[in-house]
Order: sequence, then structure tokens, then C-alpha cells
Amino acid sequence: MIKSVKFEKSVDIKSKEVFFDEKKEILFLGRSNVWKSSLMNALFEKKDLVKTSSMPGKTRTANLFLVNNKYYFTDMPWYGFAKLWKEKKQDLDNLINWYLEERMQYIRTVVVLIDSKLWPQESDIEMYRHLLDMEMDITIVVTKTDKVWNNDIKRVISLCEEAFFWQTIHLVSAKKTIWVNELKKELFKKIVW
Ligand SMILES: Nc1nc2c(ncn2[C@@H]2O[C@H](COP(=O)(O)OP(=O)(O)OP(=O)(O)O)[C@@H](O)[C@H]2O)c(=O)[nH]1
Ligand SMILES: [Mg+2]
Repeated sequence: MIKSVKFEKSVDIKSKEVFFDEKKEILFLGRSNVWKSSLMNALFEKKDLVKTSSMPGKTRTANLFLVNNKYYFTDMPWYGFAKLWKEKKQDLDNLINWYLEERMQYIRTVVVLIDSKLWPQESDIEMYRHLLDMEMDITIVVTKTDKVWNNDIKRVISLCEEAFFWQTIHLVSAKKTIWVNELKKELFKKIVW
């Protein structure tokens, strides 16, 4: 499905670059350290095209990756990490909101990532409601499932179903490429039409 992928550009809050670009797009959103950038690498089958880090707050710009010369898969900065740099956080939230509004027409789905160790947090639910208000298509993905026990996975699924109004919940982990491939199929269905 993915024949080519390359880094296209970064957009930060200062540049607030206007897009005259009608390419369809998939956004990856979630709290810091939830595996946004790593999941993109897994989908691309690349080791480190998308920069990852164990230090929270690695991604500070919207990073656009051009897939098959046709679509953007975009790695977004984190939301809801109140402990670090208040001003910076405000900048990142503004960037996310501005970006969503700017690209609304072209975004085919927003992938919202939930950490299976933390369960859905207030900031996740806030973001979800905001996306619903914007009438965005939403794809919920629970990450790091290799780090929790089976019973906890069941618990996180039912908490997600409650918090996210019975959306389909996708599970992923680094060790289960089969789940990543299923997610990839779903995302392509959404972007190709
Ligand atoms: N156990 C486990 N760890 C993972 C998995 N995927 C990623 N990680 C680790 O989680 C850490 C954070 O991953 P990133 O992909 O950089 O997270 P991010 O959401 O992009 O973080 P920010 O850019 O800071 O918002 C890295 O150290 C990864 O190696 C997984 O499936 N299982
Ligand atoms: Mg990142």
C-alpha cells in the first residue's frame, strides 16, 4: 500500500504557513510519549524516518510526510502535558487548533492515540470532543499494549468505548505488526476515497 514516503516539511506556530495544497491528509494526535511518531514509523515500515524520543515533548512542529506522492501523514505535537513549560504548551495547543482549522477540508481522519498504561485522560477526552464539534472523522488507537496485562487491555478498551462513544478501538504494539497492518488498511480506506 505504501510505495514511497518522504519527509516534506515542518510547520511551526510562528510560520503559520498558509496551505495552497489540496492533498488529502491523516493527522496523528495524542499526549506526549504515546507513540505517535513511532506508530508512523511502523506504518511506513521505516526505522527512524519520523524522529522519536523517550524524552517527552520531542515533536514540536507539524511534520508532514508525503506518502505515494499523493497524501500527507502528519505527525503533530503533543497536547495536555501541563507540567512542562506553560508558554510552550500554549503555543503547541494553538498550533494544533490552527492546523485543524486550516486543513479541515482535506483531513480524512484524525488518529487519536491513547496510552494503554494511562487510560483515557481528561486532555484526550477534551481533544475528542473538540474534534467531534469540528465534525472530524476520528480513529482511536490504543498504543503500547505489549506493556499491559490482558485484563488491563480489556479494561482500557471498555474505558475507551465509554469515553469515545462506541468508536471502533484499534490496538497496536511494537510486537504485533499484524495490528499495525490492519490499522494501515483502515487508514487507506479513509484516505483513498
Ligand atoms: N513498550 C513500547 N514502547 C514503545 C512502543 N512504541 C514506542 N515506544 C517508545 O515510547 C517512546 C516515545 O515514543 P514516540 O513515538 O517518540 O512518542 P511521541 O508520542 O511521538 O512523543 P512526542 O513527540 O514527545 O509527543 C519511545 O522511547 C519509544 O521507543 C511500543 O509499542 N511499546
Ligand atoms: Mg513525536
